[in-house]
Amino acid sequence: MTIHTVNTTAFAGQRPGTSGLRKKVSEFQQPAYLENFVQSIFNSLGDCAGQTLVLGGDGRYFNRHAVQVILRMAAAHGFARVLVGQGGILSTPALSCVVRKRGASGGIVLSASHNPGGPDGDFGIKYNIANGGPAPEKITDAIYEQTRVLTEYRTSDAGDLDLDAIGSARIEQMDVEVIDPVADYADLMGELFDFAAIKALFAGGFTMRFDGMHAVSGPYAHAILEGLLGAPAGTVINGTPLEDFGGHHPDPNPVNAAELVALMSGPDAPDFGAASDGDADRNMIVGRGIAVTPSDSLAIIAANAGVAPGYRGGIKGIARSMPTSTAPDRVAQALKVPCHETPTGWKYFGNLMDAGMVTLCGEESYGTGSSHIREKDGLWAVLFWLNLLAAGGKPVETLVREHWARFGRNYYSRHDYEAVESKAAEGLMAHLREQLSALAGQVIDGYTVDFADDFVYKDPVDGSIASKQGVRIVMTDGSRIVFRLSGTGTEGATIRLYLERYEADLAMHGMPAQEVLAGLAAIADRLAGLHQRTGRDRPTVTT
Ligand code: VG1
Ligand code: CO
Repeated sequence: MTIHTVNTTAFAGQRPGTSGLRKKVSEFQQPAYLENFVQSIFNSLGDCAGQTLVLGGDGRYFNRHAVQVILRMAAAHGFARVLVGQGGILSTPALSCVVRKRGASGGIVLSASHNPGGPDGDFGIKYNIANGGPAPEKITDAIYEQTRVLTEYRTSDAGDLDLDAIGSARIEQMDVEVIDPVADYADLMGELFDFAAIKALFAGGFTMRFDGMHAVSGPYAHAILEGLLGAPAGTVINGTPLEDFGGHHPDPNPVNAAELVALMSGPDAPDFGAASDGDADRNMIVGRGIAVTPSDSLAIIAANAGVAPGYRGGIKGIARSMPTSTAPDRVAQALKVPCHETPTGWKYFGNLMDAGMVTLCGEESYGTGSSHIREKDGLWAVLFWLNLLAAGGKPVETLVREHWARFGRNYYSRHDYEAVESKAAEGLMAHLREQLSALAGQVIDGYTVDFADDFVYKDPVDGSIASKQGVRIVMTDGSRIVFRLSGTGTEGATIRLYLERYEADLAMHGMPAQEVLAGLAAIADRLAGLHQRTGRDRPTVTT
């Protein structure tokens, strides 16, 4: 085994987005493309002597190859040890858990999360820091700077390791430990939730369907739900990770998990339904006849945090991404704890959790989590709901309706316009920004604009500033229109339009969301020139 220095040329466009670098597999397959990015990560870290790195991914196409490449490069960079999930598998939350539990200096997640996989799909790579969370912007900026000036990378000529057998091996001076990808994570879940109560719930005939979407949550759900908690076999469907996710879009929302939603509103609906995404950090919660919006789910979890043993001491605070509905804010107010509003992307929650300022975090994009790790956590949210259902004995729909009765209902929807021509999308955002200063005080279709701005976040812990994080138009009744461009797509631009309207009146809680939000959608269209600029007469995906 020898370490080699290989000359290379920088690639343009290796800037990490909302959650790491995501590109088409074909782009990653270019010679040195992956190596350049990995070397840029390592260069930005400096000397890694004595340090441990955790490595794993969601099992999509290119995952296995990338693991081998990164192992050889980590050895060449001088890491003391790499912990790699068996088969190259680690869900995003499990990786975060392992980094924290084993005192690693960081981790590399191989995933393009909810983006489709397979040879024609997407691949992604993300660096997580020692707290187990996504690297903050100052680190991703430093990595990007490295990608622009890189002239060489270092690697070992060692052969491929057997990733399928648990055990130890060595590359150069570096130890490689192939670990069970589920064990540490399952232990942590057992500490947070009342497994005995959930077990009793299943033993009493409670029925559930968990859709793993052929992504990485399958092994975790099988082991925890059907194994530790005794749910009957068949509770977990699509539970074997496939390199192309069975050709589906591993994005748990009512559109991509339509089958589950249909089952849940049919005559044979189980008591509870849930799904998770490519890398198992997202969750969708479905009751009989009701899909719970992620914003409501966060609010309901916060309002009931005390049912789970891990949260009996109360919560310190909540954080939600700016486009997420303000439903959690109302709960925070009732609990007399702060509610922080951050830009989109889990990386902005890390400092708040590290500083002990928040316990629960969430995003409208089916992401919920807590300070038990530093990533959003799909199965954690599902287990929280199971704990809640076990504690109260009430169906999901009743819990949601009772929550609305107490706090009011935040009607909410996200409209995505995918694969829009980049210039048109940027033009639309620029056009909106030009109008912002003149909007306050205007009355539009019965709504009065309270304020309009382009969201700027100042991190209360380190003072760092993130600007241009989404255009928001907030009405005096609290209704909101938010526009931003996606930072995870790989084709053209995706415009996300977020709509929210608060309704305190119980008698008005049973309306279809799209109907309630139609007025705001029409205003959004007019202000942004959405249809005219994109040539689209409707969103690609509505959640
Ligand atoms: C999307 C979501 C965002 C989420 C991000 C990563 O980003 O909107 O809330 O944090 O995906 O989630 P964007 O920039 O496309 O809107 V995941 O499950 O891909 O790690
Ligand atoms: Co994900």
